[in-house]
Amino acid sequence: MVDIASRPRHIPNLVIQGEDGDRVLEPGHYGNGTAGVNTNNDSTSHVPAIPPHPLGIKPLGNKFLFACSMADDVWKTIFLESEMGKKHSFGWRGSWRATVLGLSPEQKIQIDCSNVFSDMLHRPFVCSHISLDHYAQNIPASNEIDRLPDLSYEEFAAKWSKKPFMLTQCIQSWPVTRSWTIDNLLSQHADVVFRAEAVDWSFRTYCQYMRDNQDESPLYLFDRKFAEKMGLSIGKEEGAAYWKPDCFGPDLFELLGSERPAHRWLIIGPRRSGSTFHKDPNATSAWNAVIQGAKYWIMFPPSVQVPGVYVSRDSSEVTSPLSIAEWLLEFHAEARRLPECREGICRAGEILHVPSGWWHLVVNLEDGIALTQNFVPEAHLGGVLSFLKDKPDQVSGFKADVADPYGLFVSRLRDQRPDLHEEGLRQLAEKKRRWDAVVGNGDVDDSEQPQKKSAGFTFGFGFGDDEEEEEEIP
Ligand SMILES: O=C(O)CCC(=O)C(=O)O
Ligand SMILES: [Fe+2]
Repeated sequence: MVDIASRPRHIPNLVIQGEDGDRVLEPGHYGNGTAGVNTNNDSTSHVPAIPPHPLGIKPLGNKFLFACSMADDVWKTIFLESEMGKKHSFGWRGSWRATVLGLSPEQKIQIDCSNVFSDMLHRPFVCSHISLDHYAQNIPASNEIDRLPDLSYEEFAAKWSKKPFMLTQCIQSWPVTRSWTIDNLLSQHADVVFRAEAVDWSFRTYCQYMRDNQDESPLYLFDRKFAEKMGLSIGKEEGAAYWKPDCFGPDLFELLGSERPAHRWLIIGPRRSGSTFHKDPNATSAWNAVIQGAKYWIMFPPSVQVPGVYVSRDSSEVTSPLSIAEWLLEFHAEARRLPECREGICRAGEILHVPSGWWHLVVNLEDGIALTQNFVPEAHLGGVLSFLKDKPDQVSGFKADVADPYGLFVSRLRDQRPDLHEEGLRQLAEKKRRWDAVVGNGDVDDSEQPQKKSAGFTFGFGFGDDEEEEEEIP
């Protein structure tokens, strides 16, 4: 910012030759039409005179720099690096610039920049204003994520553990389904400080931001310590706010007790917020329950190359250098045509299953609240063991003092579930055997297997999980 603002002072006058004498464009007026063009014969100028452009084109100047200096993303960075960026509570003023400068709504600069042409500056504006609802409409029937009233664990284990689905009658008995709205949470927890990506803000401040921002990718409240912060109990005990649905069965990471990685989050965000394409961490599965609002989901099985999502050769990095809006704008139509594509809208009171390794992008169609939990069902035990064993550098969410997550998990299985210990190692050996059969030797080279590292999570999957499930997809 400071550089941009001070730069014109160091730019020499630009002298353009003319029949009636040279015209000097002062740097403070470049790009300002004819205003600021002086007639001048001063040969002491720093740059040699150049002829006028045959099309009469003038160089860009302060208007472009001015327009750049108004880009709110620049002010977001300034905010985050400022003293204010460390505060939990402050007055949000509708934009990062207004907040940093303490501007009131009347203090608007009126400078006509209609002669500035810039995709760099216009594109974020497009992305923060196009309707995203449109992408959630007209879902092809064959892409629709299955919707069921509820499931038993037996049905889940037999048929559904490797497929996405939504349950419409599963979380109605949760107290939070009836009692939580953003307004209610605000009246009860205004001073609770939640994590929203790079910031820790009081819920009061976050709500001000959520209700009045123009960000292309609005900050998303994603807090894993919400239960402690809000004084909630979770589980089937008296007074609990909610509990995990029975249908997903035993969660094998519960064997890790207090050493299990972060696994549940409160998610709150405005319309247009959401999650860019990723896989969930440590090859876990997840459920995501909408308490208020509605979420559009677009999902792909583990081995699909998702348009616009680039996986590094060693599979440790995923690049999708796009906001949700930009991905939808550029790639949604192509992605929707892939036969493996699954889409759906999960509404308040419904819950969605994300199978291990599935790619997903999620966008909030309304301001909303959700609860999510990651888990390890028996069907994905081999995938999780393989991830922990073969990709230790990509394992995430464990406390720093857990030096060997794979060893820890195997020993807990051996001690507490010897039947599953045997079954897990069998699944692991089977994966290796299948991989060896594909690559034609004993060397396991999983360099083509995608992983995801994003927003603090590392995502990945074990080879082979998806083979049967892809055959099952109609
Ligand atoms: O609600 C969302 O934005 C989706 C979050 C997500 O990806 C997850 O819970 O795994
Ligand atoms: Fe996820």
